Parts: sequence; C-alpha cells; structure tokens
Amino acid sequence: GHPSLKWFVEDKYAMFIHWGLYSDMGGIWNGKTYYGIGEWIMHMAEIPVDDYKAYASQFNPQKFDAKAMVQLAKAAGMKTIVITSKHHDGFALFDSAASDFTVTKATPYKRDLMKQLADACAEEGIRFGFYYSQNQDWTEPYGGNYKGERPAGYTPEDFDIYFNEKVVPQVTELLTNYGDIAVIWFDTPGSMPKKYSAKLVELVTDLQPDCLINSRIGGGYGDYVSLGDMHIPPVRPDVGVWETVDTTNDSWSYAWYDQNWKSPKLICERLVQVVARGGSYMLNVGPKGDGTIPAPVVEALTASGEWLAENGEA
Ligand code: FUL
Repeated sequence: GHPSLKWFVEDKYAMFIHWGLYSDMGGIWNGKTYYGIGEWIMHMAEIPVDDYKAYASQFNPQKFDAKAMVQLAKAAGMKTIVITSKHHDGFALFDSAASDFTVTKATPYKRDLMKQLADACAEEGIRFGFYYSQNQDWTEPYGGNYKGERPAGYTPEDFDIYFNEKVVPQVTELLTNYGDIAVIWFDTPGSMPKKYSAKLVELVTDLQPDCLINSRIGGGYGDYVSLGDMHIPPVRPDVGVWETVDTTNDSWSYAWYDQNWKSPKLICERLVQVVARGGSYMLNVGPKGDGTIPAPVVEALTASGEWLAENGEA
C-alpha cells in the first residue's frame, strides 16, 4: 500500500538540516578555503579518505541543543525536520552497528545526535525525518564515488557489498531506533541500478509503512517529487505531489564565507511562491561544527515565522 500524503500536502513547510564533519571544517581544509557547497569539501579539496575519517576525532558539538533547534523550527512555522543522518561523506550522526565512522564511535562527543533530535521532536510535536545518501559514499571502498583506491579485483557489482553491509543495516537502524519517521529523504541515485531503489522501498515499507520516500530514491520510485536543488518552478508543475528544497544562504552546510543570508521577506516570498503553485517548501539551515545555528538564520527564521503566524493559514 501507499502511505498517505495528507500531512505532507497540508503542512507545506519543513526544516532541512545539513550537518556533519564538513560543518566543522566550515569550508576550510589545511588552511585553504574551498568555495562551493560546504558538504562537498571532501570532494572539492580532494581530502584523502584517511585524513577525512581522522577528522572525526575533532568533532565535538558540545553546544548542540536539540530542543532549541526544534523550537526554532516551530517558531519559523515549520512542521517537520529532516536532517542529514549520513551525507555523501559516509559519516553517521547516529549510532550504528554497521560502521565505525559514526558520531558515537569516532568522535570525542560520543552521544547519538539523531536520538536527541528525535526525542526533542517527539516532545515538541514536530515530525522527524532523515536524509540518507544511499548511493554516494565517498569513504566506503565499495560505495558510489569512493574517493580512495578501489580494492584489488573491484567491479561495479561490488556496490552490492556496500549496499547490503551498510545501507540496508543503517536504514533499518534509522527506521527502528528513532520512533516514528515521517520521511526518509534519499539523494543522488546517479547510476545506481533500479533493483536497489526497489529494495529500499520494500525495506522502508516493511519497517514503517507510513514513512514517505522522496523521488531521489531513484528508479522512478518515491511518494512525492523533490525538484532540483533550490528550484522554484515559475508555474505549477505537472508532477503530482512535489516540494522545493531551498537553503537560507547559498551552501547547504555551514561555510564561513557564505554570508548571503536570505531576509525574512525573501523567505516568506519563496515560501508563498512554492505554496501558491501547489508545492511544499523545505528550507535548510546549516549549523556550525559546535552545534550552534548561525545568528542570522535564527533571526531570519524567527522574523519570517512571526509574519507567517499573522498572515499564514494555520
Ligand atoms: C544534493 C547534494 O549533493 C547536496 O550536497 C545537498 O545535499 C542537496 C540537497 O542535494 O544533490
């Protein structure tokens, strides 16, 4: 059966969060700034896999306050939070038996960040979802677009090993250990064979039949369409249920040089454009490596939320 899209269509507004080791680098590697999107720094700076993984020993977001983050989403008028549980770099912000490259095992912080956010969302009545990079995994020898030397005898079919030993167990963990998951947001399927997308649909449906899946799962699957990054269609698109994903500045994850913050007015305009054309709007924030949200984001979301509370339809 297909999960109901009712809440998704009615709620219309979600917070996206890109957060990981790359947020702590903030656009800098070895003293040099790499301009672009912050979460791609491993790729842009060609950071060796071992060096990137070793960086986890510096990740210690002591100022992370799950409740404050959820309250900011609420103040902004958002109904759901979707966060990068694992981005293309392969680092998990949750505890996992399938990998050692996790916040719990590889960092001095040691605590499960996703658990804290899941609990805070449940307490505050906000829906919760996970971004999960199912195809690209730059630090897994058999993952999509691995950045190291492939093991001897490697063939593209070895993606199967990565998929069965990391993706399936981690998606299972995410949909088992964190309560009700509203959305699982897959990304960049690239040339991943369709059978893997099909397997993920089966797994998600099996574990949490009400959990929505976005179209970036690949293979033509998905319960709703995520348009291209930051794309607001000029007219209502003929694609069924859809969303625009956008960000509060230009990068998704925090990068020191990206101070191109959207004003409260611009946030409201973009939200209204999307909603007026029948879509849902998911607006991203990029916390810093210490767990804090940049002040301009807090200010803009608070002010735009005040406008929405006065003028929006509940
Ligand atoms: C893209 C990813 O490659 C970006 O890093 C980001 O996560 C964006 C929302 O999706 O395709």
